[in-house]
Amino acid sequence: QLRRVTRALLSVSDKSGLIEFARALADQGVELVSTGGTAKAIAAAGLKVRDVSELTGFPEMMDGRVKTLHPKVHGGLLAIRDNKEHASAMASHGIAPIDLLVVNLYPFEATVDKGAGFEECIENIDIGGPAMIRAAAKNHDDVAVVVEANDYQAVLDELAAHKGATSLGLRRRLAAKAYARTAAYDAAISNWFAVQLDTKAPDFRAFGGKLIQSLRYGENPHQTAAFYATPEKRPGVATSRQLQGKELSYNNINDTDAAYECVGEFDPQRTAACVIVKHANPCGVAEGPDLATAYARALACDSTSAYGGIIAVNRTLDADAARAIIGIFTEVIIAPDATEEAISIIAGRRNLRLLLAGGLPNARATGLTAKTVAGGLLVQSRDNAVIEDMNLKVATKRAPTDAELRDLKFAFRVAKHVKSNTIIYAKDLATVGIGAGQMSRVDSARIAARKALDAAAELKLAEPLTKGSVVASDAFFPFADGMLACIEAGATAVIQPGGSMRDDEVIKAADEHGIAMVFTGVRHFRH
Ligand code: 93A
Repeated sequence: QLRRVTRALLSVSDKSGLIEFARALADQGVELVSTGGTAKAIAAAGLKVRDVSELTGFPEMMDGRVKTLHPKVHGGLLAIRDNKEHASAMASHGIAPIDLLVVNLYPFEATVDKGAGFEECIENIDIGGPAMIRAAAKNHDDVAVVVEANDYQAVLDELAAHKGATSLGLRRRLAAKAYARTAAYDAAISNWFAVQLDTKAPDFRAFGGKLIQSLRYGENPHQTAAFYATPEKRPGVATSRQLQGKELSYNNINDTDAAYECVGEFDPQRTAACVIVKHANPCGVAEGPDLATAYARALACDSTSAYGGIIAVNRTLDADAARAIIGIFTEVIIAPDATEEAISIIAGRRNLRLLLAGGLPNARATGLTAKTVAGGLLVQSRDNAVIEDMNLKVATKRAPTDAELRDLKFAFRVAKHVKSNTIIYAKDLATVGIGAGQMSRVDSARIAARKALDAAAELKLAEPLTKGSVVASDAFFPFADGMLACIEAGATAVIQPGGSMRDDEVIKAADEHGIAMVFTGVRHFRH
């Protein structure tokens, strides 16, 4: 799958590195063809170069708007070399193959950046360049395409290594890069237009997003918003089907996502599980033998917050669970699927939205998450670390009992989906106190314990459920104080990443209280 390069077409606005590259190509015996300015620069360096208008038989015209838009160029780029019909079309129309395309585009972005006016920006929209890039990239089986000077050396290295030929591997990588460039170029044009037209939000379709729906407003009524699907096809709120109820709001979608991603941590083959979310944080998570039980146990954690919440379950929603859920006011239920009976029970609550996602999120799935910052976009791979894959280490003298270890794993699984700083108390595979989003870990520990006290009062229990519970922390305890607050609330075992400068101090305090502590080596920050 090596392809010899006999003819190269070079058409570049940014001419840095051009002469050295052209000379090296000429040394390999490659015939050079170029557009006006590029040809001039190459010829001035004393190299032999043919003008593209000689190839097409047409002069560059209309201020350069039409220079390479011609079948002799596009035929030379697109013809499949070992296809008989393509070969005979080339022969009968005098089309010569072009094996290497070197293009960098009119500097549209730089023109906008320097504050140029409308007409100048429009004139800097390259048409012929992207057309050639896309043609060459499509035909990467036969043609190599270079869209930035950074790749000149890689091409020369291959030509030297393969007697003047390129490999399919390189051509594929270059093709992928080529489409990324034309996509980004069109996105820049689309965004510039949005600004010119004073459109409120840039059209995210320019980034490969597909509009799902325009939303009535954003996080607040004075903000505009829309919901887009990314090319990533993961089961979740974006892929779900809404069976009933009014349109989802921006916050509903955000909360539903938080709930469903969390419940995706629980393998439906192993257990039923339910997550209740308020303001993007779980306020109750529980496993159970069936969904109705899991829901009741999740609700017991913090029934006050659960009012008007979002509920996610990890199995087909059944009638018992549906009946339990309609017991209090709920905004949204999301499930992989639902039975006919469950659907008809939910239908009795016209305002309750029921979403069927057609599958459960895979906690181990790779993918990207993004967050905007002023003038930028922070992108990262999603947190797909799961407790089963972690190398757990007992740090204390006492090791956790089987029941404690089971609950520790459960608690750490939940901690991943709660905003930092996170402290989760759990008992018998249910959360009993959730502390979320505090600037101090000690506060999270205290708030979660306070909430457990409230829940105990609500449930008329003699003592808070944190007594004899286990506790998970999303990040290490920098000092012993946060952990001591958990112990004070009644926790007997702790799971945390470990790795603090003062781990020794924390371990010593745990040992003094007979606490079992496990280190995961993995942190679950979520901001
Ligand atoms: O105006 S264009 O869209 N029309 C064309 O047919 C065309 N072909 C190449 N711009 C076109 N180009 C662009 O010209 C290339 O993408 C490159 O950026 C530039 C190189 O022009 P020159 O060789 O005259 O400096």
